[in-house]
Amino acid sequence: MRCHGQRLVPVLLTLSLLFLVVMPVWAADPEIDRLLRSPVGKDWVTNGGNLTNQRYSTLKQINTSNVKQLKGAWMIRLKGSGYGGKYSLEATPLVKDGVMYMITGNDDVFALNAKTGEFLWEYWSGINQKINTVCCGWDNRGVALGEGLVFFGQLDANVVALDAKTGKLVWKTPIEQWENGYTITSAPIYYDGMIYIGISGGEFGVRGRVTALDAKSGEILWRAYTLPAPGEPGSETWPPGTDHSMRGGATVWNTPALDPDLGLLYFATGNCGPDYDGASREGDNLFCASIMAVHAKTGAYAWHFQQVHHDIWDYDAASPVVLFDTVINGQQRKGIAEAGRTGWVYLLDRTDGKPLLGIEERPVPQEPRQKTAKTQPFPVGDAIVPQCADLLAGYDKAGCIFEPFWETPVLLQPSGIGGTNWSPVPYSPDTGYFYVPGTVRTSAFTRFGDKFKLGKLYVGGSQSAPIGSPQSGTFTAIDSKTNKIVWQNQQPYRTGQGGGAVATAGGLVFRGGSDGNFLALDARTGEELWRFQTGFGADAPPMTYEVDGEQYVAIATGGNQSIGSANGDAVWVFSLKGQLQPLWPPPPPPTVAGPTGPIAEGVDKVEIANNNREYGYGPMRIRIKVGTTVTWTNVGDLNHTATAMEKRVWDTGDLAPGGSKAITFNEPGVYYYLCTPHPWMYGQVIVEQ
Ligand SMILES: [Cu+2]
Repeated sequence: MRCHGQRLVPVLLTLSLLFLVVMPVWAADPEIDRLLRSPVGKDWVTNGGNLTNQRYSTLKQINTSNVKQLKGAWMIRLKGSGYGGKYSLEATPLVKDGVMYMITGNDDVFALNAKTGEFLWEYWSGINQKINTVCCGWDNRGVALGEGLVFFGQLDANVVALDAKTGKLVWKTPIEQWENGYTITSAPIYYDGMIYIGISGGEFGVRGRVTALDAKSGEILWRAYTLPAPGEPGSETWPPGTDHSMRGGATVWNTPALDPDLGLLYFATGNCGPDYDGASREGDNLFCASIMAVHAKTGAYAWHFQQVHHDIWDYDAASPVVLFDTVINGQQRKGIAEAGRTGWVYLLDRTDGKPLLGIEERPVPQEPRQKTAKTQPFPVGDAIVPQCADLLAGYDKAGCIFEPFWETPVLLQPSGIGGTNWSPVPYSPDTGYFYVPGTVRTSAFTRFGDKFKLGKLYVGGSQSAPIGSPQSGTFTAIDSKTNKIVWQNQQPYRTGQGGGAVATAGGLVFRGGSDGNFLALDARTGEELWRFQTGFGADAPPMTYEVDGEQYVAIATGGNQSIGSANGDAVWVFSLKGQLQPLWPPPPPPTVAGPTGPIAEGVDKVEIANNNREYGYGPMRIRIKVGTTVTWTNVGDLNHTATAMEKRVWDTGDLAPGGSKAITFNEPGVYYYLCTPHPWMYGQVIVEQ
């Protein structure tokens, strides 16, 4: 060897210096990575603010003492994108270096000057309008930024990257095919050269997963399946010798969180399929309705915690997980939280998935035909909504959470839509509180069974709110140290599928309302300090940012078709120097379940999705004579049904766009009906002698 000791030392020194210098450059986008790891300041570069999904901003120019002066700085309409009956506006705008990036329910993306609202570029997705495997409204919850690109998923199950400067398409990768029941509604996250994104479709017999892609090329790096193949860990919780787990749902509707120190990626999973029929899937059905951790670089399983065993209520985990650090019994702990549809917030240790404060397995009522789980997890602390339903006229049975059902309808609270649905939950390190939106609603659950057909609805039953039953909401501060309610604001409208919020170092929580109002609350007391009417359903999560020394608060207001709030295509931005006044209030969302409006006399034709109201019947209520044949025609873009409520004594079956079905009414009576895939669509037929 000619290499002497004396020469080796400088070589090593040079190498190590090189290493130090080169190391940060190895990260594909060190600036974004730094912002993603840091408390949120002037930029908001990912859906949940940073990798924790805390939706907490350190900005405090707008605070409890001056928030009353807040007015509109600018408002723009997104050129009609996502403006129509089938859409919901659910995205959080992102802001970096004075540019705002916003996506609509049609997967169209807009770059705006964050100071003025001026359009910088627009990307029109041209997405196939015939996609008929969208479960619950056309929506997109947001984009991600990194390496000079804008990343997002589309309803046709493609992941797309655009040039952040021009909006030009850079790459597009199909994750799956919408024809097979797969869609994407959640926002991805970017970190360290990789994109992580979930997939939706739990109502179509799909296999849930999170997919990691190379940010530069769009190449798929790994898939972390949320349902085990036969023989894999977790497959023992499915019936042996079957492949039921391959279509068991467990989809990922929410944006993952990531802990770079632990190297773990976290997300929550959706319901089991078929949703309301547990007969064919005996066992706990991992990893449905669970919080999961996988290794961020490989997708390998790390741990899981199942919130609901053998779910038959659609009690899935749809709200994004939130990472937080806390002290419990004098010990520093790394926490993770998720607000479930059950009405509870689940608090775990994110290193191992074990409960932080205690979650007790308790025996629950049984229904052998549904193969119900013997016990269910009951977290220590308070639920944010009632968990027992009152008996109503016309029903035989009402129960509390986890009450089973078979083919006779059983009334339950929470309903299968929540509790907390897709809405994100902010966490403030100042107060130690989570701010949790909730829906108060009774559902009648029924099982009827389904045969699996690729790309077709596969739910096996239904849940519908009884006609005339009240529905409302809550907005609650939950103390992370006790999981108990600190304060709670009652809402006149369902809040768990909207009402997303942002918490700030100014001592404020901003949140939207389905009646169009945008509110600022005192983060400690819940006291309302300011409100502003935006003119459209304010159901998307707000965010805050700073440009040229001025703090702004932004929210997209375009309504939510699941709640029935007013549709629109607006982005509102507020500041202390703002000049814009409120708009006229839109029609408020319904506060009782059921069809409303005038009764059409002697009408024997009903259109489904008429007048561009994808989730509606027209006329909604008709009066006919005995012996009349009524024809339902689907004029919308999605498959719908008209199905007699609960007993299903008559049913048009699945009607594709353009499809018709005639039904003759030979018995007098008052018939309520709904659309099986969209049980918030109601109609009424009154049959008289
Ligand atoms: Cu429908």
